[in-house]
Amino acid sequence: MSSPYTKVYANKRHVRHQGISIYRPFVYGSVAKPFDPSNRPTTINAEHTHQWSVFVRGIDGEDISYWLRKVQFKLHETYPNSLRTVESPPFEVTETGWGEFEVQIKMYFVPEAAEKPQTIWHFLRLHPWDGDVEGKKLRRETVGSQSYEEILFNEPTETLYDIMTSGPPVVGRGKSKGKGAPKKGERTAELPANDTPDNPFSQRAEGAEIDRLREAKKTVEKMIADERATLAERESIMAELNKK
Ligand code: SLL
Repeated sequence: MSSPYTKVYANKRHVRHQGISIYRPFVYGSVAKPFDPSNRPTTINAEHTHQWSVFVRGIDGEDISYWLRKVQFKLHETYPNSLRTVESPPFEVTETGWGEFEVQIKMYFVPEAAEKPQTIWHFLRLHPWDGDVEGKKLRRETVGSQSYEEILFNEPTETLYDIMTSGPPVVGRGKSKGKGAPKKGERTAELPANDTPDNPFSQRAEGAEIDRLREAKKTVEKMIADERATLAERESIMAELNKK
Protein backbone atom coordinates (compact mmCIF):
# COMPACT_ATOMS: atom_id res chain seq x y z
CA MET A 1 0.00 0.00 0.00
CA SER A 2 1.35 3.41 -0.90
CA SER A 3 1.71 5.97 1.83
CA PRO A 4 -0.56 9.01 1.67
CA TYR A 5 2.52 11.13 1.10
CA THR A 6 3.12 9.57 -2.31
CA LYS A 7 -0.14 11.06 -3.44
CA VAL A 8 0.71 14.58 -2.30
CA TYR A 9 4.12 14.30 -3.88
CA ALA A 10 2.71 13.17 -7.20
CA ASN A 11 0.15 15.97 -7.20
CA LYS A 12 0.60 18.20 -10.23
CA ARG A 13 0.37 21.13 -7.88
CA HIS A 14 3.78 20.37 -6.49
CA VAL A 15 5.53 19.75 -9.79
CA ARG A 16 7.47 22.85 -10.71
CA HIS A 17 8.46 24.09 -14.14
CA GLN A 18 12.22 24.17 -13.81
CA GLY A 19 14.16 27.01 -15.33
CA ILE A 20 11.03 29.08 -15.93
CA SER A 21 9.99 32.34 -14.31
CA ILE A 22 6.72 34.07 -14.87
CA TYR A 23 5.98 37.64 -13.87
CA ARG A 24 2.99 39.94 -13.69
CA PRO A 25 3.00 43.72 -13.28
CA PHE A 26 0.97 45.45 -10.57
CA VAL A 27 0.69 48.80 -8.83
CA TYR A 28 0.62 49.69 -5.14
CA GLY A 29 0.17 53.08 -3.59
CA SER A 30 -2.21 55.56 -2.06
CA VAL A 31 -4.40 58.57 -2.69
CA ALA A 32 -5.27 61.16 -0.06
CA LYS A 33 -7.70 64.07 -0.08
CA PRO A 34 -7.83 66.85 2.55
CA PHE A 35 -11.21 67.60 4.10
CA ASP A 36 -12.79 70.94 3.33
CA PRO A 37 -12.97 72.50 6.84
CA SER A 38 -16.28 74.20 6.00
CA ASN A 39 -17.83 70.97 4.79
CA ARG A 40 -16.52 68.15 6.98
CA PRO A 41 -18.47 64.96 7.51
CA THR A 42 -19.69 65.34 11.10
CA THR A 43 -19.03 61.74 12.05
CA ILE A 44 -15.27 62.07 11.52
CA ASN A 45 -12.82 62.41 14.42
CA ALA A 46 -12.11 66.17 14.85
CA GLU A 47 -8.34 65.66 14.57
CA HIS A 48 -8.53 63.93 11.23
CA THR A 49 -7.53 66.12 8.30
CA HIS A 50 -7.60 63.69 5.37
CA GLN A 51 -9.40 60.77 3.83
CA TRP A 52 -7.06 58.30 2.18
CA SER A 53 -6.95 54.90 0.49
CA VAL A 54 -4.06 52.50 0.18
CA PHE A 55 -4.23 49.81 -2.49
CA VAL A 56 -2.72 46.98 -4.51
CA ARG A 57 -4.18 46.62 -8.00
CA GLY A 58 -3.56 45.50 -11.56
CA ILE A 59 -2.32 47.80 -14.27
CA ASP A 60 -5.17 49.75 -15.78
CA GLY A 61 -7.74 48.10 -13.55
CA GLU A 62 -6.81 44.50 -14.45
CA ASP A 63 -8.27 41.98 -12.00
CA ILE A 64 -5.22 40.32 -10.44
CA SER A 65 -7.12 37.98 -8.13
CA TYR A 66 -6.07 35.05 -10.32
CA TRP A 67 -2.65 35.24 -8.62
CA LEU A 68 -3.28 37.47 -5.59
CA ARG A 69 -5.51 35.87 -2.98
CA LYS A 70 -5.52 38.37 -0.14
CA VAL A 71 -3.72 41.43 1.15
CA GLN A 72 -3.04 42.48 4.71
CA PHE A 73 -2.48 46.16 5.29
CA LYS A 74 -0.74 46.95 8.58
CA LEU A 75 -1.61 50.52 9.50
CA HIS A 76 0.01 52.75 12.10
CA GLU A 77 -0.69 51.53 15.62
CA THR A 78 -2.74 54.66 16.38
CA TYR A 79 -5.49 53.01 14.30
CA PRO A 80 -7.95 50.64 15.95
CA ASN A 81 -7.60 47.11 14.51
CA SER A 82 -4.50 48.23 12.68
CA LEU A 83 -4.18 44.95 10.79
CA ARG A 84 -6.70 45.10 7.94
CA THR A 85 -7.25 42.00 5.84
CA VAL A 86 -8.83 42.24 2.39
CA GLU A 87 -9.81 38.88 0.93
CA SER A 88 -11.11 39.95 -2.48
CA PRO A 89 -10.62 42.81 -4.93
CA PRO A 90 -10.48 45.72 -4.69
CA PHE A 91 -7.47 45.13 -2.40
CA GLU A 92 -7.81 48.48 -0.73
CA VAL A 93 -8.34 50.16 2.64
CA THR A 94 -9.99 53.56 3.01
CA GLU A 95 -9.54 55.51 6.25
CA THR A 96 -9.31 59.00 7.65
CA GLY A 97 -6.44 60.40 9.68
CA TRP A 98 -4.01 63.21 10.40
CA GLY A 99 -0.54 61.75 9.84
CA GLU A 100 1.68 60.10 7.26
CA PHE A 101 3.24 56.73 7.99
CA GLU A 102 4.69 53.61 6.44
CA VAL A 103 2.05 50.98 5.55
CA GLN A 104 3.15 47.37 5.58
CA ILE A 105 1.50 45.48 2.72
CA LYS A 106 1.60 41.69 2.92
CA MET A 107 0.56 39.91 -0.27
CA TYR A 108 -0.78 36.37 -0.08
CA PHE A 109 -0.86 34.33 -3.27
CA VAL A 110 -3.40 31.82 -4.56
CA PRO A 111 -2.84 28.37 -3.02
CA GLU A 112 -1.85 26.95 -6.43
CA ALA A 113 1.26 29.14 -6.30
CA ALA A 114 2.52 27.29 -3.19
CA GLU A 115 4.45 30.46 -2.33
CA LYS A 116 5.02 32.26 0.97
CA PRO A 117 3.48 35.71 1.34
CA GLN A 118 5.58 38.71 0.36
CA THR A 119 5.81 42.02 2.17
CA ILE A 120 6.24 45.43 0.60
CA TRP A 121 6.14 48.87 2.20
CA HIS A 122 4.40 52.01 1.07
CA PHE A 123 4.79 55.47 2.53
CA LEU A 124 1.32 56.96 2.85
CA ARG A 125 1.58 60.56 1.69
CA LEU A 126 -1.06 63.06 2.73
CA HIS A 127 0.76 66.27 1.78
CA PRO A 128 1.98 67.47 -1.63
CA TRP A 129 5.78 67.15 -1.84
CA ASP A 130 6.74 68.18 -5.34
CA GLY A 131 6.01 70.93 -7.84
CA ASP A 132 3.71 73.75 -6.76
CA VAL A 133 3.34 72.49 -3.17
CA GLU A 134 1.66 75.63 -1.80
CA GLY A 135 -0.79 75.88 -4.72
CA LYS A 136 -1.69 72.22 -4.41
CA LYS A 137 -2.38 72.67 -0.68
CA LEU A 138 -4.50 75.75 -1.35
CA ARG A 139 -6.56 73.92 -3.96
CA ARG A 140 -6.81 70.90 -1.63
CA GLU A 141 -5.63 68.64 -4.44
CA THR A 142 -5.68 64.88 -4.14
CA VAL A 143 -2.20 63.56 -3.36
CA GLY A 144 -1.36 60.31 -5.06
CA SER A 145 1.73 58.19 -4.70
CA GLN A 146 2.04 54.88 -6.48
CA SER A 147 4.73 52.48 -7.62
CA TYR A 148 4.96 49.99 -10.45
CA GLU A 149 6.14 46.53 -9.39
CA GLU A 150 6.42 43.09 -10.88
CA ILE A 151 5.70 39.89 -9.03
CA LEU A 152 8.04 37.13 -10.12
CA PHE A 153 7.19 33.46 -9.68
CA ASN A 154 10.34 31.39 -10.12
CA GLU A 155 9.82 27.81 -11.19
CA PRO A 156 6.02 28.08 -10.89
CA THR A 157 3.97 24.99 -10.14
CA GLU A 158 2.30 23.57 -13.22
CA THR A 159 -1.11 24.55 -11.90
CA LEU A 160 -0.02 28.14 -11.34
CA TYR A 161 1.56 28.21 -14.78
CA ASP A 162 -1.75 27.06 -16.30
CA ILE A 163 -3.66 29.71 -14.37
CA MET A 164 -1.23 32.45 -15.31
CA THR A 165 -1.34 31.69 -19.03
CA SER A 166 -5.03 30.94 -19.52
CA GLY A 167 -8.25 32.67 -18.60
CA PRO A 168 -9.98 35.73 -19.93
CA PRO A 169 -8.05 38.05 -22.22
CA VAL A 170 -7.09 41.35 -20.70
CA VAL A 171 -8.90 44.19 -22.41
CA GLY A 172 -6.58 46.30 -24.54
CA ARG A 173 -3.69 43.88 -24.19
CA GLY A 174 -2.12 41.23 -26.32
CA LYS A 175 -1.62 43.41 -29.38
CA SER A 176 1.98 42.50 -29.98
CA LYS A 177 2.80 40.08 -32.79
CA GLY A 178 5.30 37.30 -33.28
CA LYS A 179 6.64 34.51 -31.15
CA GLY A 180 5.86 34.89 -27.46
CA ALA A 181 3.05 37.37 -28.09
CA PRO A 182 -0.01 36.54 -26.00
CA LYS A 183 -2.69 34.70 -27.90
CA LYS A 184 -6.31 35.65 -27.61
CA GLY A 185 -7.64 34.21 -24.41
CA GLU A 186 -4.31 34.24 -22.63
CA ARG A 187 -3.47 36.17 -19.53
CA THR A 188 -0.40 38.27 -20.03
CA ALA A 189 2.22 40.42 -18.40
CA GLU A 190 2.12 42.82 -21.33
CA LEU A 191 1.44 46.47 -20.55
CA PRO A 192 -1.28 48.37 -22.43
CA ALA A 193 0.07 50.15 -25.54
CA ASN A 194 -0.75 53.65 -24.32
CA ASP A 195 -1.13 55.34 -20.95
CA THR A 196 -4.27 57.16 -19.87
CA PRO A 197 -4.90 59.81 -17.20
CA ASP A 198 -5.80 56.98 -14.81
CA ASN A 199 -2.93 54.69 -15.73
CA PRO A 200 0.57 56.02 -16.34
CA PHE A 201 2.07 52.54 -16.91
CA SER A 202 2.15 51.57 -20.60
CA GLN A 203 4.50 50.33 -23.31
CA ARG A 204 4.72 53.90 -24.59
CA ALA A 205 5.71 55.27 -21.15
CA GLU A 206 8.21 52.44 -20.72
CA GLY A 207 9.72 53.25 -24.13
CA ALA A 208 9.98 56.94 -23.22
CA GLU A 209 11.67 56.00 -19.92
CA ILE A 210 14.19 53.80 -21.77
CA ASP A 211 14.92 56.68 -24.18
CA ARG A 212 15.45 59.01 -21.21
CA LEU A 213 17.86 56.54 -19.62
CA ARG A 214 19.76 56.14 -22.93
CA GLU A 215 20.13 59.93 -23.22
CA ALA A 216 21.27 60.15 -19.59
CA LYS A 217 23.83 57.40 -20.25
CA LYS A 218 25.16 59.30 -23.26
CA THR A 219 25.48 62.47 -21.17
CA VAL A 220 27.36 60.61 -18.44
CA GLU A 221 29.66 58.95 -20.99
CA LYS A 222 30.43 62.35 -22.50
CA MET A 223 31.21 63.75 -19.02
CA ILE A 224 33.56 60.83 -18.31
CA ALA A 225 35.33 61.30 -21.68
CA ASP A 226 35.76 65.04 -20.97
CA GLU A 227 37.14 64.33 -17.50
CA ARG A 228 39.58 61.78 -18.95
CA ALA A 229 40.79 64.32 -21.51
CA THR A 230 41.30 66.96 -18.80
CA LEU A 231 43.14 64.44 -16.66
CA ALA A 232 45.42 63.41 -19.54
CA GLU A 233 46.18 67.08 -20.24
CA ARG A 234 47.06 67.70 -16.58
CA GLU A 235 49.25 64.61 -16.47
CA SER A 236 51.22 65.78 -19.46
CA ILE A 237 51.70 69.22 -17.87
CA MET A 238 52.92 67.49 -14.69
CA ALA A 239 55.30 65.36 -16.69
CA GLU A 240 56.70 68.47 -18.40
CA LEU A 241 57.15 70.20 -15.00
CA ASN A 242 58.87 67.15 -13.53
CA LYS A 243 61.37 67.14 -16.37
CA LYS A 244 62.58 70.63 -15.42
C1 SLL B 1 3.44 61.13 12.56
N1 SLL B 1 4.79 59.15 12.67
O1 SLL B 1 3.73 61.48 13.70
C2 SLL B 1 3.58 59.67 12.23
C3 SLL B 1 2.44 58.91 12.77
C4 SLL B 1 0.07 58.38 12.59
C5 SLL B 1 -1.16 58.71 11.89
C6 SLL B 1 1.23 59.15 12.03
C7 SLL B 1 -4.45 57.94 13.26
C8 SLL B 1 -5.69 58.58 13.52
C9 SLL B 1 -6.41 58.08 14.73
C10 SLL B 1 -3.50 58.67 12.37
O2 SLL B 1 -3.76 59.53 11.56
N2 SLL B 1 -2.27 58.22 12.58
O3 SLL B 1 -5.87 58.30 15.81
O4 SLL B 1 -7.46 57.55 14.56
O5 SLL B 1 3.11 61.93 11.70
